[in-house]
Amino acid sequence: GHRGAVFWLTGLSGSGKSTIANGTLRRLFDNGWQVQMLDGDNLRDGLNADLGFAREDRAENLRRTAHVARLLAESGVIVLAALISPYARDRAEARRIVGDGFYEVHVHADVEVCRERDPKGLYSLAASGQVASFTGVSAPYEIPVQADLVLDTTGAAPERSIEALVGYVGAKCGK
Ligand code: GGZ
Repeated sequence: GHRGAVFWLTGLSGSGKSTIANGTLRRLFDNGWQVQMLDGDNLRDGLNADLGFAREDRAENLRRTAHVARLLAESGVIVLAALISPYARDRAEARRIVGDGFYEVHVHADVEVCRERDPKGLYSLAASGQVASFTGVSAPYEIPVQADLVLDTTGAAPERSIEALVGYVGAKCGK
């Protein structure tokens, strides 16, 4: 069977993290792999429901998620974590918590492109001051400098990024 590992997708809201993680999950699942997605947005409904978007809340959000990812990976599961993860220090801490088998995947699209997509209307709300500390608008996104893989979604259909990530996971964990 395949090895467990954590593929940690970082990128702006609207960059394509959830779409790519979902598509990759489906592809791997159909091939009989054990896969689990940890989506920041969804985890905030339960495990991380007490957390907001202040600096230290985001650190705690990543810390908890990294520990869950580690437990899953130790059980042989391929984990696809999709969280904005805007701070380099928090990403490095997630890498440290997980240990071997952690891969940082930068899902890249410029903030202008994400603002244009605005799938949930959050950029529009943030622009009018209705969402505080919104990443890329009124809170920072520190560009990854130690990403293991970069997926540029700017002009590409999601299928192309999914294809690339499926190939990457296969190369790292392949049976
Ligand atoms: C960033 C926010 C905010 C603020 C709500 N800043 O694209 P989405 O909508 O569906 O997913 C985003 C999600 C971000 O949660 P994460 O856990 O991934 O963030 S972090 O890693 O920074 O802890 C976004 C929505 O929540 N959202 N308010 N102020 N994103």
